[in-house]
Amino acid sequence: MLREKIKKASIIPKVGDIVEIEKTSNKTGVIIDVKPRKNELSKPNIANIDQVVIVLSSYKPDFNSLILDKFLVFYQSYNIDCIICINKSDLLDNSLKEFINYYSNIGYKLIYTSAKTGDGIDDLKQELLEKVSVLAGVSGAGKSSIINRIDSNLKLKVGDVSENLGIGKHTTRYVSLQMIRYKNKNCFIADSPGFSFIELNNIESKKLSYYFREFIPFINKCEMKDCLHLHEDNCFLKKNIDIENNHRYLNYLKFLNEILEIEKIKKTKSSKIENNIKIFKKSDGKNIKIIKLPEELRDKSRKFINQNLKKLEKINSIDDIDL
Ligand SMILES: Nc1nc2c(ncn2[C@@H]2O[C@H](COP(=O)(O)OP(=O)(O)OP(=O)(O)O)[C@@H](O)[C@H]2O)c(=O)[nH]1
Ligand SMILES: [Mg+2]
Ligand SMILES: [Zn+2]
Repeated sequence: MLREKIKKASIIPKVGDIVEIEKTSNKTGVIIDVKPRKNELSKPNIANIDQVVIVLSSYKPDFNSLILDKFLVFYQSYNIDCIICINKSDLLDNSLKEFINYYSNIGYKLIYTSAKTGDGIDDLKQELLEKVSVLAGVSGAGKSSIINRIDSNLKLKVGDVSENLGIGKHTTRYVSLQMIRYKNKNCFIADSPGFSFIELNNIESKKLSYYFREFIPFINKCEMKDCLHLHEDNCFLKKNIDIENNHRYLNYLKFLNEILEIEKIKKTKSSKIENNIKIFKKSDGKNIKIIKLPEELRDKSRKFINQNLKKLEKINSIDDIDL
């Protein structure tokens, strides 16, 4: 139950929120306050986390570096620490493992687990100590299975992976936070519904390359400020990596294209809005914004304005108005 005050402030409590509760009986209570959040995500829908464990599987669903890089970029853009967890290590072949190890070489925390055999589960538990972590990743990767393996008292629902398509069936529907004890310490771990679609619409094109951690030492040496490492001359990054084969650079280009498209759309939208807004100053220095009306409505509106504008106080010059 929620108290009126919170409803009025339009705060919708999320999993992970720190809240104040007023007891209404021995077993029930109402939330009377939601404390300020240190961070919050909408995918998964959770607040106040220390880290995201990105869970992908080696096989069914098959590992995909584009998805991994997108998850990494997305969470880093929220300034949230990431751990990469590759599950179903019982099905992992050596050449794929070699490829994935690249992520540990460039400095990411990388853990291989098998919820089936228990391999790597203790390594993962070690990373969860005294932290609030959320497992996020594609459906069917084994997030719920991992949590069940971490604590056998938990019986989270586990689903099949479609035999033909090799994709999960979206078994987990809600974010749920569990507290587990390990080495006499508390760990909070959240399960979440699988997803693979992520929009990068909160990221600026010029900042994207900073979310590819191995690019950072080169970025500041590019000749152009805000180099996009695309067609620019004297791009130090491009000179120092194998741009034809570096899969992370190729993924970078795909994301960059996506973001540039989003930026283009935002720009046309905002210039359309700007073209339709007339700003004029009041005597107190504040601006008033008025939306321009379409041609056919202007005559009517001029009459209306002449009648009513005098009533508006403190406008510098009525002659300025051209609606
Ligand atoms: N071979 C193998 N199968 C696994 C492993 N972990 C999970 N699975 C299987 O993968 C399937 C999906 O597991 P879930 O735990 O439901 O996956 P999930 O990531 O929670 O999926 P959603 O809730 O849909 O997001 C189930 O059939 C599990 O038995 C593993 O380590 N090895
Ligand atoms: Mg699940
Ligand atoms: Zn560059």
